Amino acid sequence: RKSDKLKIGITCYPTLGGSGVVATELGKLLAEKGHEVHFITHSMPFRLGKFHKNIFYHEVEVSQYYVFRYPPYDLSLASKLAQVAKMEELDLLHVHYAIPHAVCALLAKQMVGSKLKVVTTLHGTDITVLGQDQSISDLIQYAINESDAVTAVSKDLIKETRELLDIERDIDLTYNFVDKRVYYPRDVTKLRGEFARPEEKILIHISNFRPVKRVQDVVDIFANVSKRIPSRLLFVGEGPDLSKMIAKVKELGLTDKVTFCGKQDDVSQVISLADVMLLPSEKESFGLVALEAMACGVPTIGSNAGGIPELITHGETGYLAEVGDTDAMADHVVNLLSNQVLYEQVVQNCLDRARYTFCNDITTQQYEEIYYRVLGRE
Ligand code: U5P
Repeated sequence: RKSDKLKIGITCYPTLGGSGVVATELGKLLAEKGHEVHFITHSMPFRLGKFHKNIFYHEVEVSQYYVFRYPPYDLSLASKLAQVAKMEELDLLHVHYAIPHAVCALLAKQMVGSKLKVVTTLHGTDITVLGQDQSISDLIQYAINESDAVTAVSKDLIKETRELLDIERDIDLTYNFVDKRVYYPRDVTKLRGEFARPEEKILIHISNFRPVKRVQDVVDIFANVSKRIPSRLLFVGEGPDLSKMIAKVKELGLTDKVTFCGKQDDVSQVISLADVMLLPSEKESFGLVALEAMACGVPTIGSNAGGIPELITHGETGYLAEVGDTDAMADHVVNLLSNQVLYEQVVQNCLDRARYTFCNDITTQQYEEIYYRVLGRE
């Protein structure tokens, strides 16, 4: 019965980092495979893109009634999930993030009936941050235990979920992925000339500039590298630590060598400009930008934290050092960029690994198998 086409509701934070991107891309791929996909979110997912006959979007509107001290988004979402599930006869809801999405989906399931299945994907912060908060950890635990299937984006996140929340149930490992039709080495010869001279190497960092990304380390690594080889640094994205970084770059006299590109949409194009990606995060449940870089043939130098070592094999597809060890990371960058034969080998390893291990076809099929399993249609 595997040829059965499904009706799937997807809820995610549509504009939030890796989880929003992966949820949206997954929905698009499922629609391409003939499933009917209903996005149920508070705003349009930012990479939804072109019209597709199998993709529907339902906007969650929050009631602004004066007695509500806080507008009840969670209740509006639960109610919308139930409405759409009934109206469209959905087979299942696939929600990204336990809080609040899995809780809302479980409420919708109670309203609609147990035929509606709930698949929850854990992306990280709900576990690593909220899981430590006693006031809410019981609710997260409940959401995880009551979902019909739970998946997480790295082994490290599965381990952490088990430890922090005392979870015993099965959790499927579903690594994040990139669409190989979008993420591949782009020809950027012309554009490159606008950012760097031919002899200069380009380092790149892409993030939401939150403290967990340790952007100050990116600047320290670059300060070290730029003393040893001609190089430039590109920063993509924006967030709370951006202004501090602009000040730090100025203080170190690096302003001429650093470009702040702001938020960018066509990330694969920008990544292709770079020779290496820097990702020295304190913690990363997966590290989607490192995979995006890998698929574009750009090796990552980063920290040995969270799920990063599952993605980047030290010495093969990049180099890792302990969190905060910016000297070691700078040494790795210099070694790699000074040895053309090694560099080309690492780039090739990156392309192979992204293509064969973290490819859209594999992940989409993995999620489909989980859907069929919870629906008892194996
Ligand atoms: N991203 C953008 N534009 C930006 C900054 C980030 O599209 O200006 C995307 C990255 O390409 C990646 C996600 O897909 O946001 C961040 O992933 P993560 O750091 O949450 O894993």
